[in-house]
Amino acid sequence: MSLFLLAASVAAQAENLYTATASSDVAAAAATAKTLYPTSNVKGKAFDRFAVIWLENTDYDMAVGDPNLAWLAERGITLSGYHAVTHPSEPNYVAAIGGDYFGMQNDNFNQIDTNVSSIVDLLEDKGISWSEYQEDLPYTGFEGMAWVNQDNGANAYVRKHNPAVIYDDNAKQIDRLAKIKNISLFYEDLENETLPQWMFITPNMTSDGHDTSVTVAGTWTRNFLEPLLNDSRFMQNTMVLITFDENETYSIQNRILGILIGDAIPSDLVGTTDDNYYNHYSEISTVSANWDLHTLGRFDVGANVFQVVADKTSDTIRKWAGKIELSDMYFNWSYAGVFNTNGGNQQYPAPNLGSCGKSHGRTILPSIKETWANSTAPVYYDFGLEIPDGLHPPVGYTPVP
Ligand SMILES: *[C@@H]1O[C@H](CO)[C@@H](O)[C@H](O)[C@H]1NC(C)=O
Ligand SMILES: *[C@@H]1O[C@H](CO)[C@@H](O)[C@H](O)[C@H]1NC(C)=O
Ligand SMILES: *[C@@H]1O[C@H](CO)[C@@H](O)[C@H](O)[C@H]1NC(C)=O
Ligand SMILES: *[C@@H]1O[C@H](CO)[C@@H](O)[C@H](O)[C@H]1NC(C)=O
Ligand SMILES: *[C@@H]1O[C@H](CO)[C@@H](O)[C@H](O)[C@H]1NC(C)=O
Ligand SMILES: *[C@@H]1O[C@H](CO)[C@@H](O)[C@H](O)[C@H]1NC(C)=O
Ligand SMILES: *[C@@H]1O[C@H](CO)[C@@H](O)[C@H](O)[C@H]1NC(C)=O
Ligand SMILES: CC(=O)N[C@H]1CO[C@H](CO)[C@@H](O)[C@@H]1O
Repeated sequence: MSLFLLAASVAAQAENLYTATASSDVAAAAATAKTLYPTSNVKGKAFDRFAVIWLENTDYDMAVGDPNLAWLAERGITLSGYHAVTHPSEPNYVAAIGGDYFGMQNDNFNQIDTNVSSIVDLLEDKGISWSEYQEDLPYTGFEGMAWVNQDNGANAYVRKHNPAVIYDDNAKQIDRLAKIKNISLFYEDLENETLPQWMFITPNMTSDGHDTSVTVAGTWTRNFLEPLLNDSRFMQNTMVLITFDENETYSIQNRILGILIGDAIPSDLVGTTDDNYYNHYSEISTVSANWDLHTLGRFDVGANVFQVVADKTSDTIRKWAGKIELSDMYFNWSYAGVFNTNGGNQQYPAPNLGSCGKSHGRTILPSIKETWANSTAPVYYDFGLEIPDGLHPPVGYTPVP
């Protein structure tokens, strides 16, 4: 995006607090931005802390062959059936916390309406503390499109890799912005023993492999995690998920590597592979199952819970059994929706307010039910494991090429 377009799109969002990207504005906001250090201690069935680290754009085979990621995988569980939900980056991040990507097929300055909830609402409802740690975020709660390295102009922080800020339900609440922090505050929280129970960690555009390679991403991840593996301030029945936003090659199936590691992994599962079908919605369903959270009523409801967690909850792992074989699903193209800039149906689908007792007893978050109670919007979530893609869109959401 050109600087002119960037300035224009930022101006159009003037009602959001912290979107200005000029260095003087950033310095001024940084001086006053609020930061919170939430903690809690809600026991989970399989873990008491969950940390997710997202790396970028790497095909499964490349990732699994990286020596540092392989080193981490040996100490955890390899998820070999993990799939992204579409291309490019942003809709995958959006999906991982909100249960859908609402047709998004771009990396734009998107803002999801306040009446759409994310995992943040589910966590807060049960008193589970959370924070995001974004490497090189210029200050807590920054909402701008990007922040470059001030010495060399290289891409550092980008909004498209910061899922919480894309949901206005978070971005319009100062006490939620106050939990979207620079990764330097991860180390402060570690020192002070003020880490939250749910954390989403995004390395910068160098560290996550986006502008570099899986070698850099693997090195960064091992350097970050190796000291933490023996650190009792971090490892407190902790489960870490290392994954990627999407597979690099658009013409092949969008399969990515997932690794689960941490002291919450039972020792007999260390070094094993779990080949069940998972996708980014499993990141929500697994956390919901662990702490008995409510659901979002979207694709989170049907998503498989990671086996290691499902073993301790009442969740049943299902096999992909749709009319379309899993191997014929590429997940490489978005269906239509509000954020699809090619056109097509621009209506938000409503969450499914019905009972989802088929595979587990969790129910939709009451505030979501209330908000959408009278909605006449289409509902395309059937609580099955199978999810659509652009080639197999939900009814009424056929994409425009
Ligand atoms: C953000 O973190 C980076 C390291 O990731 C650090 O170099 C930088 O000084 C931090 N910036 C602020 C404003 O804390
Ligand atoms: C990203 O962070 C790493 C440290 O993890 C740092 O060495 C690098 O300079 C940062 N990249 C940019 C573009 O600022
Ligand atoms: C964390 O510890 C440092 C150093 O002891 C201190 O300066 C800082 O205020 C503490 N932060 C919080 C949130 O307590
Ligand atoms: C960390 O823990 C592992 C496994 O428990 C052990 O093999 C290793 O020696 C420990 N490393 C350090 C630096 O204590
Ligand atoms: C998705 O993959 C299929 C199968 O390789 C290919 O025919 C199609 O062109 C791809 N779509 C996009 C948008 O890359
Ligand atoms: C839905 O309809 C009921 C009954 O008419 C009304 O009491 C309620 O306020 C409506 N809810 C919303 C969110 O509009
Ligand atoms: C949610 O917000 C969107 C955008 O403002 C609106 O079109 C839709 O009707 C709202 N839905 C409900 C149920 O409030
Ligand atoms: C190049 C590469 O490794 N791509 C992988 C992306 O995912 C597909 C489907 O699982 C793999 O077959 C490819 O090897």
